[in-house]
Amino acid sequence: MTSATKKKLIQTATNVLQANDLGSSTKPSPNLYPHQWFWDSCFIAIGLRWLDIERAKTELRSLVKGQWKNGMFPHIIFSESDEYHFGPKKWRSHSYPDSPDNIETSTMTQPPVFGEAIVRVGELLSEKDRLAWYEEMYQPLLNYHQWLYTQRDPYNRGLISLLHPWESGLDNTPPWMRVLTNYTPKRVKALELLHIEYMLNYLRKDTKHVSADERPSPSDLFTLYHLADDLRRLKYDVQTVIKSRLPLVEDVFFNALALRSNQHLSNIAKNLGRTLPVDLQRKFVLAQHSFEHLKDSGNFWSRNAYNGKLIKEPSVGTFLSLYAGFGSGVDIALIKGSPWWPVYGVATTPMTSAFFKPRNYWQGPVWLSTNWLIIDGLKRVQKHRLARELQQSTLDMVAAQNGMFEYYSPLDGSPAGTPSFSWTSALVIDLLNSA
Ligand code: 9WN
Repeated sequence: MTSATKKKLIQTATNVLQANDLGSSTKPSPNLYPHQWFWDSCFIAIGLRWLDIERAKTELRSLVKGQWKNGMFPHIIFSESDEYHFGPKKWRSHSYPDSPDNIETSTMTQPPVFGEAIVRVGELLSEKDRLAWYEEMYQPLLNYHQWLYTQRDPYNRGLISLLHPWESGLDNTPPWMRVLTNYTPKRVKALELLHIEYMLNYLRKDTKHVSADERPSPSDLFTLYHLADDLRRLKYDVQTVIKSRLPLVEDVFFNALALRSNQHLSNIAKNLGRTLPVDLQRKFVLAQHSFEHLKDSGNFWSRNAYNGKLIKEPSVGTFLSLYAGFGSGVDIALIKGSPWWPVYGVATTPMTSAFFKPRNYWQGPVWLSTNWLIIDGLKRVQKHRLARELQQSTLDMVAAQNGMFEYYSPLDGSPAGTPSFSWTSALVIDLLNSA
């Protein structure tokens, strides 16, 4: 890549981050996502650290402002905008005693990338400033892990259970869609039988900004809405969810991120000369051990928390085991070449899957977030050549288009989803600076 191309990429990415700046946080995109999202802001801070380290800290501090009293980081912190397709009225966060005062949030969480972001920002600080930064972020990070392992590990297995696919960050990912097959609301099923489920598209707000065939299908989206409404009635309480037998998934993607975040929290504690609570330390050991149980025939899979059965529906989550530090178990050779890397990799769903759609959200497209995590994972397990190759191909894919898109087709790199997407911008900046 020429230095002129690099310069242009950095400039475009910087412009997007500036345009999406909400003051003390950054929205993921101009219209489709006009609020603050938890894991988006973590990736955004990882990019912003190269442009303005104070701004990167502010991004993470604003997440702490929205953190719940019980330690949960909500997946959305709402701004003033009323644009979003599942806005504050759908959540009613103020009716939960643990929600923050005077801030409207969602009432579920999202992938735990916060520890990673703290460490990445810390890397660019002097030792003294890094320790002060760690000191400031230690308690929020610790509280989050306490919440994860006390509230979301109901069977005490060291594996976090998710209640909704939005928590996984990969909304319509095939393993979750398979779990939800029997959960589709009756009225949606009726429309499906009559082959007129497309009519639901008239009721949705998200397709005002992005073409419907690049977003979750109408049936899938209304199933997600239905589940969120049911969970609200159960107050998002895991024990009540278990009694009602609503879906409960030990999500491989989320748990891989949690494992790495456990390592970050432990290191931060060590740097500060602190000792983590003994119960949490035990959970971390158990988590490391239990993750192995998600492994079978060259892949890692999500698991149904009720019956312990692996959900054998391929998804990019399998490669996150590398990011969690598991060099063995997943077949690394799988990454290269179709079905995961036809022209651009890594597809979020392989071409061989019945779910595969090259330009549809998490059912095929290449995303910068997942590629960034896999590149990091490959380096962790000493596969430096493949890591460099993926890094280069990711940057080439973005550079071939004008702008910073939400996701890209693995077949030809054509852009899809919303333009001016913040984490694509932030992670391009990070990949270029850490090349
Ligand atoms: C629901 C903001 C978020 C990302 C998710 C992505 C998408 C929201 C939506 O956008 O989800 O949280 O409305 O579809 O799937 O990963 O954090 O960019």
